[in-house]
Amino acid sequence: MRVLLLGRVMRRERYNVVIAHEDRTHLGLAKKKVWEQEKILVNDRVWFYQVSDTEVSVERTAGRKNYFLRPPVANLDLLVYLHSFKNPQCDVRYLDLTLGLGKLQDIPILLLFHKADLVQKEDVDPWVDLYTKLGYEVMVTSVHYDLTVLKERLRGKTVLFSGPTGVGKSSLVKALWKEAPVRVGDISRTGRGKHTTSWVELLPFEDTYVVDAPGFSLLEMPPMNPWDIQRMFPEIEAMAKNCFFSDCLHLKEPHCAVKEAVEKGLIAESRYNSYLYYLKKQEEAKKR
Ligand SMILES: Nc1nc2c(ncn2[C@@H]2O[C@H](COP(=O)(O)OP(=O)(O)OP(=O)(O)O)[C@@H](O)[C@H]2O)c(=O)[nH]1
Ligand SMILES: [Mg+2]
Ligand SMILES: [Zn+2]
Repeated sequence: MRVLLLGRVMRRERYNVVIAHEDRTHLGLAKKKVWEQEKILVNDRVWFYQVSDTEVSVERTAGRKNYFLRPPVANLDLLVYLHSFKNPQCDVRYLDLTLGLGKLQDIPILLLFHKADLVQKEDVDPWVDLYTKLGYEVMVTSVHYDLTVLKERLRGKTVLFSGPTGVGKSSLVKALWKEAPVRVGDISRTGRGKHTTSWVELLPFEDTYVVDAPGFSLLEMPPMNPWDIQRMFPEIEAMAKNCFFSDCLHLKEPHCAVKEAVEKGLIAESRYNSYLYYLKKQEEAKKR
């Protein structure tokens, strides 16, 4: 009789996965059908049975609380997004996209205004204010600051670090877990080519699992419709209820409560601009 066991996907590379079960790891082989239909993702819980001493066969995935296909990871407890204002000056639109995708996937997000040692407090404060008022959890960080509070926040969680290249993801992981043999994202500089980025894995650092996904420093926008885009911006979604047209996209329609709110400064212009940017991008993607 085959005994099905429930394991956790620790690593994925092409058609192989490494499954952790109790204190052991096994090389997991999955049928093509399981790969194609269910897309086995890192940190998936999967049902498997033992084939030999070291190999197991993955039969199917268990339910997911959230997932991304790029990078291929499931069941995140927290998504940490890093944004810096200098070296590099990051594009706030990536930040807004990540917050939006986190909302659509129901993943808690911790927003770090990072490399804070390089900028004046007065320049960061308005951004902290904006995103805090929108309901996001924000920390102002630097590898040169004390990281105890951040480290405590990550304890016991499976976490993905995301943010533009050069923002300091790898350095932060090294600073948080000094003894860790970190490679997190180290090779992402070699480009986003398919051949260099074929594996993703979970690295255990003390009580925290960090997703190492070289080549996936930023989340990609999946296919979406205009209403998904609106849902990524909670303040726009809320204000849209007051627009004259129930299907208002807040572009050129008359009596648009969203545009009025932007003019009055009730909705930040940067957020409205991000909304417009992704609305347009979504339209262009559909044409292709
Ligand atoms: N001043 C300052 N520099 C930092 C900080 N964190 C990282 N750096 C520097 O920023 C540069 C980029 O850091 P990385 O950790 O490689 O950035 P990354 O996000 O991993 O970049 P990719 O792997 O390309 O996506 C390095 O030269 C770091 O020394 C910080 O808090 N303050
Ligand atoms: Mg890196
Ligand atoms: Zn409107």
